[in-house]
Amino acid sequence: MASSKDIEQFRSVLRKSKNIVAIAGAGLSAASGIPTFRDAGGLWRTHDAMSLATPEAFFENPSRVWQFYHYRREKALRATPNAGHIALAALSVPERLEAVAPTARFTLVTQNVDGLSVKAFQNVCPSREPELFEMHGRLFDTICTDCGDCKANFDSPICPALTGTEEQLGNEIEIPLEDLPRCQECTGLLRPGVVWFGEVPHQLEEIGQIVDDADLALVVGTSSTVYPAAGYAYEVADHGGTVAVFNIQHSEGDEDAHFLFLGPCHETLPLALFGINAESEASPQN
Ligand code: BJW
Ligand code: ZN
Repeated sequence: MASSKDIEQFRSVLRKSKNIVAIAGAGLSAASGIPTFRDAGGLWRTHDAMSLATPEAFFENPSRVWQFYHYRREKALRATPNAGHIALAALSVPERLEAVAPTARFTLVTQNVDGLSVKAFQNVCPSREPELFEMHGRLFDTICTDCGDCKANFDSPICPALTGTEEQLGNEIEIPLEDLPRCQECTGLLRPGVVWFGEVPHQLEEIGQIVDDADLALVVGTSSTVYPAAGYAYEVADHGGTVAVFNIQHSEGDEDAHFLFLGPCHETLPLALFGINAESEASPQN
């Protein structure tokens, strides 16, 4: 955990910043009970990434891939934002932001597909459109592989054949194609609305501009191994900005960060951003 001197110095940089970007990953949602991918206990310690997170894998075995995403959807549906999500969402509330960074604009770029940052923003600031980019898509979007129709879908389960399969992930069953989620418009096979390896993440142009403008990057709960997101902190540092990493353990490139807050980010974020202890406070105060 960072010393109070690090926190003081960080708060001073925060206070002077003009464009803050947070780049978030799976560790942000860990305290909400959503498994990460690569670290101990991560989803891909027991499930081969390439057999699940590519378009080729989906077309090869849509039944297996749907069981994986059904498990993830059911978990995310029941999860609630933690103090880390709430601290970042609080930076979107003008009075909260002004109290810690009087001249700054804040944008959250998340690689997470669980929708928890959206929930946190809605809880903290329901009347405001958040500056939030879900660059790897959403678990609760579906895309038709025939007609391309994209819809939000929060059904639980998403189709009857997947009922109960979330209880036995790893012991998959074979579900016939016609029983997997189908398009309401054309009956084509639906796929999850997430960005797989080899696909182009969403809103890259807007995100590129935000990163170009950023003078402070908060790199939160990501292994920083998946591009293009992994490159954003380097870009901010390259044009003279400050990088602060919030991670429970060391991660790729953190030796070059200006600030390193080691610890669970539902504790380190509220403390570093607002000077509050997540253990004793339900939500950030200024
Ligand atoms: C905590 C914590 C707590 C735990 N508190 N911390 C060679 C070089 C460069 C690039 C490539 C290359 N070969 C291939 C590529 C491209 C490829 C890539 O990057 N591959 C790498 C593996 C090398 N990238 C792509 O294909 C991307 N598309 C692309 O590049 O398009 C081309 C293009 C780009 C730009 C312009 C034009 C064209 C697409 C990537 C899509 C990634 N998709 C996934 C799956 C999404 C759907 C799903 O959720 O299933 O996204 S993969 C997976 O990894 C998921 C995540 O969003 C992503 C990042 O993972 P994340 O979030 O960092 O999680 P973990 O588990 O890795 O780390 C968790 C961290 O949290 C750890 O550090 C923990 O310590 C920490 N932690 N608890 C704080 N309480
Ligand atoms: Zn369709």
